[in-house]
Amino acid sequence: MHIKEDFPVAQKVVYLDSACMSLKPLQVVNKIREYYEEYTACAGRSHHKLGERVTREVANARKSFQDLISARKPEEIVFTKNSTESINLVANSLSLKQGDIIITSDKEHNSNLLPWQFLSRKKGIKHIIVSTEGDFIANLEEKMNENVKLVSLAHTSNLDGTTIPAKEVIEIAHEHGALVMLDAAQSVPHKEVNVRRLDVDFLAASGHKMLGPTGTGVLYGKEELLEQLEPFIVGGDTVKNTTYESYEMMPIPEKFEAGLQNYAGIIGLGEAVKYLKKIGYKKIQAIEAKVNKGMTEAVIDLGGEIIGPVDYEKRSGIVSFIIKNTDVHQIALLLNELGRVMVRSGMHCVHSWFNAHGLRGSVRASAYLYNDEEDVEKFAETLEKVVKLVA
Ligand code: ALA
Repeated sequence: MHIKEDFPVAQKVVYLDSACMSLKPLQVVNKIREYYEEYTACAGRSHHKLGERVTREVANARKSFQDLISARKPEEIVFTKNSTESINLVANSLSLKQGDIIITSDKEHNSNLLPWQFLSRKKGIKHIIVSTEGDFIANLEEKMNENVKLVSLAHTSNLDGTTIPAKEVIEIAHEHGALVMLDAAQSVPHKEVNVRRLDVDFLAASGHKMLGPTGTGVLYGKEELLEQLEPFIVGGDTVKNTTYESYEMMPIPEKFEAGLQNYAGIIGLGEAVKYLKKIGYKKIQAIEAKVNKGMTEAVIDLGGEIIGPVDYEKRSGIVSFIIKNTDVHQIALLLNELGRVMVRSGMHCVHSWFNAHGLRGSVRASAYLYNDEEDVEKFAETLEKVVKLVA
């Protein structure tokens, strides 16, 4: 099977920015087109054939996602815009009060930092940051106490590709009576995540990083926890009935999905999940490891410094690096100019970590299932040209 054939963009450029945005296979594009060409309508309210089809397709997408992460029930899958919205939903819906503690790590994306900084300012919650340097589990244990209400962590880091020992983290948090949320934006696209086996309480994922359309995401929550949460956006579709003075909320997940939804996107995301399952995580991980090995060797050969462990096997499909005395944006621009190699440069929305380390950013190449040996060669050969020019 030639995966690249399904991805028109991957045939035109060397696309190594999948940690930011994954490409979309033709199957997903066609599924979205089908919605617009054949059954553009609303889900869950219009009792005509088109409306019924949208309702069915949205339910299928929810079920597909449920199976992908091994959730108990489809109702535990809430559709959102992206991981950021999923995290904000939890932050704004959990009943937190002054003095409650939220723990994150020192390597969080802004999406898992700002919601807590806002809550510190607005509600007086305490936000504690645990260092990922040294023994993360020991660092975490040291900060745990009965006031910690939630431990919210990136499962796989978008900065360096490393993955936290989620199972251990969750066990420790639960022993102290705290809930755990995983920001799985960089893990669910690339590896098997089983929410039941992990016993995780909440999980946030983005559709656009897992072959799905932009503006799609998911919040997984255990049924009993979602039931307790108050929605933070309300309106059409979240209620069964209203009077001028009162309302009767819908059950989960509808109570969180206010207003007309991104049906084309949700249905496209369902198709993306189907595609991921067809290829399988085992194969995806093997491809990424091979590509990352080649990219890592190229970076090291050219004197680059890798952020995170040198061992590519510990960094998923990501190699984030710096070349001394060069500007990260200049490297990215030249990789594009000289070889149509697309990488991301800068702080990757983890400004806090770069600022704390006195760094101005990194160059980040991130692989996915459509990358191959040819891409690695082009990356290595173009990086060599760039280094000769700028270093
Ligand atoms: N989280 C995205 C990235 O790392 C935006 O590029």
